[in-house]
Amino acid sequence: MSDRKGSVEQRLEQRGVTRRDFMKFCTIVSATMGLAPSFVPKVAEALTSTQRPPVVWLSFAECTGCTEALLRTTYPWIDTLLLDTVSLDYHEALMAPSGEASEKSLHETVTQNSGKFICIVDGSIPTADNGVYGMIGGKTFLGIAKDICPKALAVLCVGTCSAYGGVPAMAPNPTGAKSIQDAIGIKTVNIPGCPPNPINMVGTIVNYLLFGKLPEVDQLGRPLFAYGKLVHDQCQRRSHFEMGEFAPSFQSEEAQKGYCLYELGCKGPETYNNCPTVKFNDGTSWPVQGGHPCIGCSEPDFWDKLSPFYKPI
Ligand code: FSX
Repeated sequence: MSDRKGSVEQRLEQRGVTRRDFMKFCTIVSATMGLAPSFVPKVAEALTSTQRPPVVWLSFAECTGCTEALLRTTYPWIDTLLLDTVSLDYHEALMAPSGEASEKSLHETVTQNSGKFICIVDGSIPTADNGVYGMIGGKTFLGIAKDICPKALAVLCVGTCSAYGGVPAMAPNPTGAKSIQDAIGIKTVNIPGCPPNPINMVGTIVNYLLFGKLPEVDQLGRPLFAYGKLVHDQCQRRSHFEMGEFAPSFQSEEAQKGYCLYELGCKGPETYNNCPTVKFNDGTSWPVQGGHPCIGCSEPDFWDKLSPFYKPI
């Protein structure tokens, strides 16, 4: 475990984050996880605890949208929080070292913490022709994943690419791109979305920090707290009467504005995600609220099975 005592609060303060800002964030994480308000101080405690599992973040075939979604939220300090909270020891896009120094950091973390570190993965793995279509430092993504992932305490697949193959695996898939689970045959916790909501990743990590275990998942490996309901069943564009028990908090006049986008091809009735309740950018909005149909980006094979995106299901 890493020990950076006292550094989380201090570093956040240096970034201009007040205690009030931090507690607001903890309230959102707590609500996303479906925890009672009484858990908010415990979430805050977990996020500032000195006992933190090391994390390595591997990036394979992807667009870096998942990392961008994490860093470009209206919580510009979320990187500080995560770097300190989970001891992010290796992330190619965020870490200062590069080349051999970064490889050394990765292998030291994995060797010294075998069976104890969390491995976050974004991007799918090209498997055709022995994985030659994706390489870092002379090693294939396939070889790196086979070497690192089985040594982890848990593997969290962030984004639809690592969870189910995503865009790199769409037909005709010339590189033979596969999810981590399919490429190397291990069980993963999947946080899909293209990109996923960073709050769902934070909630999954907080679940581990708070309860010492990963959250309960569905048959596709998705945490139920985030992916347990259909987008359609939580959507504020549904009528007041249809919504009823599903989302009582959305029964305000404001929330009733706008028509259902089903005729425009919305895939909300086939997509499991919490976008309508958590929204993006500090709860500002989400695609359907902005007038665009859901494209089902958190579902397996969404590009092939749920397109054309503007054709009703
Ligand atoms: Fe995929 Fe993420 Fe979409 Fe992009 O890392 S889920 S293409 S937002 O970047 O993996």
